[in-house]
Amino acid sequence: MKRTLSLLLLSALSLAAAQKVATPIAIGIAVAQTSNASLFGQEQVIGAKLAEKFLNARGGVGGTPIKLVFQDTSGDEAGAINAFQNLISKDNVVGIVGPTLSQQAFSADPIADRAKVPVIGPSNTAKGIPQIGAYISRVSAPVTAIAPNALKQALKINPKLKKVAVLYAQNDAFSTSETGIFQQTAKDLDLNIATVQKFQTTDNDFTTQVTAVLGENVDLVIISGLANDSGNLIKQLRQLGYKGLIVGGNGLNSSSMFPICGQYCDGVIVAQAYSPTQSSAANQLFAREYKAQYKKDPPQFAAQAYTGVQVFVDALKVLDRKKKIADWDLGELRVALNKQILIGKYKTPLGELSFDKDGDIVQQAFYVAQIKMKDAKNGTFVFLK
Ligand code: ILE
Repeated sequence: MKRTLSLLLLSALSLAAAQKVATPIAIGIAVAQTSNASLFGQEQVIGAKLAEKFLNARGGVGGTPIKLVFQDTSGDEAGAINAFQNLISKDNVVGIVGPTLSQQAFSADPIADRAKVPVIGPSNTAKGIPQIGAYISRVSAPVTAIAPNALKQALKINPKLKKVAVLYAQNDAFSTSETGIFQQTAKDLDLNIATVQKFQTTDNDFTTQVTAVLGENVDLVIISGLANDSGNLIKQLRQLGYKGLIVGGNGLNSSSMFPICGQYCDGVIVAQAYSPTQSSAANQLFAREYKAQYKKDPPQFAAQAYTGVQVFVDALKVLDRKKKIADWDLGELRVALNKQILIGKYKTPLGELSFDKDGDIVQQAFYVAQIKMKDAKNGTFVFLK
């Protein structure tokens, strides 16, 4: 009896160990499709789906199509952990593009790392993300590479800038990371930080912070937060009379914020890791496809999510030439795929990219844009020189 049981157990184990890769090849997308973080997540879903359509139309992986499996992370850690667990153990994906927020990545990524499942972060920009583990990389350039560009641009617009106020969401890992870079850069540029104000990503009323900022007579306000909170903060700053420049961080880099701050979004300066005018053939194709479908330029979060899927497909293609993906053992493929991702070079809508030894993106060019509102709901990011 005992013997039969252990034999059964053994064969179950070896079955699990010998699990083949399913076709179409399943790639997990774990982004926020609900909650306030879906303001970013919606753009990521669009970008990922465009990649699936586009890359499958061009033969997928050596003739085998890919299939994206979506698991909604919602906006918190528990949601991201749950999505990752489902993708890893139930959907048997070869790897994961996700999650949306750095705050979620610090909780969910270690689970994939322990399971030896490659993760490509599509939008996590806090310091320390690729260092979570060997299986974690990202196509979203870190705050260290992005944030300083916005401040330099603000100084170009107004070289007389001297006194600044800094505000950040203290309950969000990305926002606290980004504000550190903003504050350091401000000091390096000889700006005088008159006040530092904290808020929560769940806040709606910013009277206290705005009053403190107005009391300092600053000529630049620097905000690190997510879309809903930052949108309301900008609106209240303007409504209560602030007239100077505003620099927003990566959490303000979505047109989903426009209906929240409305006309008050106008003029906000936001650094970009993607430009629709980037001249590579890969971007021309992506931007054309996106524009044909959505009648506007592709946003950064869509371009990065597209790039995440593309990196998986390009790396899979290399492995497929050695041995057809369907013949791989899933566990072995995940390990080999992670290695391949890290050594590859990719021609993407973000330009040509590769990864450093930690899995952080090595990207060539960055940009800065300024929001231009047409009316209370619609606007664009105008790229600056
Ligand atoms: N870049 C931020 C983060 O890493 C947000 C992502 C804005 C959508 O959390």
